[in-house]
Amino acid sequence: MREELQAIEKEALEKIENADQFQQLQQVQVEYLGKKGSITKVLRGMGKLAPEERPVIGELANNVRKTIQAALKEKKEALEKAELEKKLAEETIDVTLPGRPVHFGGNHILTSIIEEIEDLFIGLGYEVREGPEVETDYYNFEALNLPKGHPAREMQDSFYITNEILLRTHTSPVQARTMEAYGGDKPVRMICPGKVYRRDTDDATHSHQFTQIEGLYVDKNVRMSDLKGTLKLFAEKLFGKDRDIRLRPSFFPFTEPSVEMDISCAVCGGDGCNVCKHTGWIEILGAGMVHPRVLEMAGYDPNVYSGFAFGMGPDRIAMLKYGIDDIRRFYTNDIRFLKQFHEA
Ligand code: 2U9
Repeated sequence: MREELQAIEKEALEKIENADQFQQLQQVQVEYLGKKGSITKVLRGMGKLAPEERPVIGELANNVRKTIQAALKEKKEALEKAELEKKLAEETIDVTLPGRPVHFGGNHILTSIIEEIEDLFIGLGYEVREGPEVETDYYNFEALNLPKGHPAREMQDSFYITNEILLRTHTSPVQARTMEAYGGDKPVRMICPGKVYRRDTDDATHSHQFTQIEGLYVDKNVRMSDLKGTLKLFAEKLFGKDRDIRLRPSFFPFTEPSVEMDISCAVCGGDGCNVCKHTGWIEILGAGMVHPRVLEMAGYDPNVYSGFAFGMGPDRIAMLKYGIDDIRRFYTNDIRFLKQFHEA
């Protein structure tokens, strides 16, 4: 019996040593230490032993049992430790790896240009105002000295909704509405950006929808020199200090006198290139002194008040500044085009 118990111990310890699964340890537990295990089976023969041998074999059997239990516990702990280490190794996070890039949106290039222009004029004490894109014939034309039948209206072929309602062709109606709201006895300093609509053919330089910014300054004793100084400041802010400007006589029904402002070409510095069509100058905007009829219709006495106004197309400015070849790119929402202008 002694030899059997020693053989059991040796065999059990070998199995435990070679085990690499918890299930195998469970197997040894049942096979050797269980109620029907090997040790129990051997001890069934205790009755055949001489009385003085029984306690000795009983103690030996207990020691074998303890040895196997200790070995099982140790191996189980070793397997648990190995499993934990394997899990930790698999789940190790390299904190030095770069994060997943977070894709941010950004302003539309026209929004950026509009905000840049707004910043300049807000700094000069102007307010930014917006107004309805669906306008009445009166505010879009009549109030701007463009009565029904006036040939200039054809220049701005429009999208009429009814005989009296149309999509605005410029942001000027917002200016007329504001002067009217100011009641004819307060100065006006305003900038109004927004979408405008014309029935132009859709081509690289015309889009039925485009964007405009207009400015209006009405007060007492406003002169052409105030207009020129303001436009010079604008040109420098947007196109750089070393830009020259020139004002050419022009005509708009809502301003008299009217001018068009050119800036010296930033690409060739005025020597002539294909950007400035070899003139050295690039037309940027139109402007003029507010026509007395327009002041009057808006409730301002032209003998007391005078003012200047200007209008420009941020689309055109963006195309000049960034060499964009087709105005429709601003409105077709191709993110590959638009994201080039997102601030980094
Ligand atoms: C009021 C009085 C006067 C706004 C003006 C222009 C000259 C002008 C064009 C430039 C390019 C429109 O985007 S564009 O096609 N605009 O040249 N606009 S003066 O004059 C006003 C506006 C409102 C009450």
